[in-house]
Amino acid sequence: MRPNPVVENALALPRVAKTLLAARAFDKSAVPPHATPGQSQFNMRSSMNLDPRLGKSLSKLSFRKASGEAWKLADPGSSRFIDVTEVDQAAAGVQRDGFYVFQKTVDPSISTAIREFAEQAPCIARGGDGAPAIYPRSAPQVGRYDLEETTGLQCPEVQEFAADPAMALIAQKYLGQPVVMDEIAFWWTTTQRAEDANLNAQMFHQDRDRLSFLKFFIFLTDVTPETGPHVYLKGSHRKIPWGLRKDGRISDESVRAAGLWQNVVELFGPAGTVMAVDTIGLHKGKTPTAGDRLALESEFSTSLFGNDYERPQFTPTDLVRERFAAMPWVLQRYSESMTR
Ligand SMILES: O=C(O)CCC(=O)C(=O)O
Repeated sequence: MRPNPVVENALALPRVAKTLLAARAFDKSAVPPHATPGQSQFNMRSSMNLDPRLGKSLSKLSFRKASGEAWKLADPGSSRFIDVTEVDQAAAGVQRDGFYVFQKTVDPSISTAIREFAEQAPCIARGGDGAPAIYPRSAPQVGRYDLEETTGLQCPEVQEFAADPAMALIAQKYLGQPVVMDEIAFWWTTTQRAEDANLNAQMFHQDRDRLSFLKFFIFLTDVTPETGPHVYLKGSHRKIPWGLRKDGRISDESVRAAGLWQNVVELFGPAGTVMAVDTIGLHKGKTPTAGDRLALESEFSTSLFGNDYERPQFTPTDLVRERFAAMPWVLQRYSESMTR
């Protein structure tokens, strides 16, 4: 049944007010709470039905505690992932389209090191029995294999990606607030079990884990239209028709029926391609048909309010220790690991 905008608005408004109060209380806490109550998470996700830009407005009204220190970053010119001359262009590109594909691709030695690491690290088969095992690259059984953040952080180049100051700068510029690196995701997608598209985020959806955030993806295998591009509905970070606004999966047919298919863009490129994507807009992975894809993603958000977050334990490289010293607010989830 198509959502009725009047009913949806009426239901969402009290949840907006509750979200604002809960987000402010979270922000005022002396140290960031370890988790956000489930009801507040529900209210936040539900209120985001109203408009894809709502979260950013609520964030600006709620998260004010971060001081001048929180804006401090390590030298963005030291990034090996982003050419610092592309920073403003990237922030403007995301503002306009909801995504930006960087012209610079990463040195192959970096993408190869991360891929070789992922080929021998334990990962979890989605829809499998949950036991971590090395990715069976020659004979995958399911459509998606996820590496945990703690596992990924055993790779120095993944740590470097997670602590990238140029990405943090772009997120600050785009979101207009200080940011925290709040999540690393790292996963293989395969040609198997296309029927699990819902489970594997291969149907359109909005990310609603936080109020205001920006994601960076790097492809670590060559990605073509047949090997799992990232798919984005251009402009949907600003505007989504009522019929497509919900906290769940949306079919290609619904996007076509809304007359928006001409705005659907497939993002792909050689290993080492980096993209900034505001995944409050409608997006999905495309199920590969001709080979697997390895992607690594980091998210910068304006607060840890929202989805449960991790404080992974790992042994930082000297570079990441230096970056933590320069931008402790951004890398605050890693503070406990810095004393190891
Ligand atoms: O695989 C992709 O390109 C997108 C994945 C995604 O949207 C998700 O994990 O939520």
